[in-house]
Amino acid sequence: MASHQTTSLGLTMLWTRQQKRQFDENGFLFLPGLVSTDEIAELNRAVPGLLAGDEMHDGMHRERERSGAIRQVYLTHRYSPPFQRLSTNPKIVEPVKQVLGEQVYVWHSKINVKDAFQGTVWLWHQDYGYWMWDGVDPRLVSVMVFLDRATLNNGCLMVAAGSHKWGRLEHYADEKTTSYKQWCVDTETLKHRLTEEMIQPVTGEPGDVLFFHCNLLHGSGHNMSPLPRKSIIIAYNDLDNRPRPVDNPRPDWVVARQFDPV
Ligand SMILES: O=C(O)CCC(=O)C(=O)O
Repeated sequence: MASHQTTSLGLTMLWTRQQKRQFDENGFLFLPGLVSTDEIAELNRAVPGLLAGDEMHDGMHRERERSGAIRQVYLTHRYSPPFQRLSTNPKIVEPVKQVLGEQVYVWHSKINVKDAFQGTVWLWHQDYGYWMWDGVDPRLVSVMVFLDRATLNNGCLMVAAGSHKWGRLEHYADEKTTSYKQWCVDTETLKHRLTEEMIQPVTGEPGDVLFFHCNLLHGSGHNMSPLPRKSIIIAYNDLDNRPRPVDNPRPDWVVARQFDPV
């Protein structure tokens, strides 16, 4: 099998064997500049309208910080044409298929806003820590596309390299730290497992992209800076891993019931 595939624009879509090895080893792969400046500009032009929208009318789901600032906007990949195009962009989808299999669909998507001075912490967690309860196996990949510059000051994502190899850790629901119920790993487990050397801050520029495994431990700090730190995370699931029936199924904005392959 060829390790590269080239588009008509001459862009390499598929990962090399070395990149795939890095993903398997670390649980993530960071690709600077994967999404072009023009594509990012188009996405960012749509953002103010998405933040100001109203789910009674536009179908998207919004979460707010305690301050009232928007924390997240879910489902833009369904309702906003530039974000819809991003979710089906071969530069993103082809590598995801390399990891998961031939047919994948969007599990969910969310713009994480991390507004200047107001965007709050994401406690250490694995996404599969709670997705497990949605009736799926750990065969999902998330793709974080930077819409703004991400720095140490504005609360860039932090990942624990190699932590996906631990498998799923126990999670508990934290309802105190932020306005948002966060499933996260308790401090005793973190003290036992997580070393300083494993923690890698993922700083970068608009258009940079991070692919990560659903068992990768990650989190981020408060935005202490005048710069917003917007990004979109699109999570993909293997079509063969559609959710089995569970008690108390979560809503469609977080566990999609639309299974259109991308
Ligand atoms: O945006 C971030 O810093 C982290 C977000 C996150 O972990 C999540 O949405 O599950």
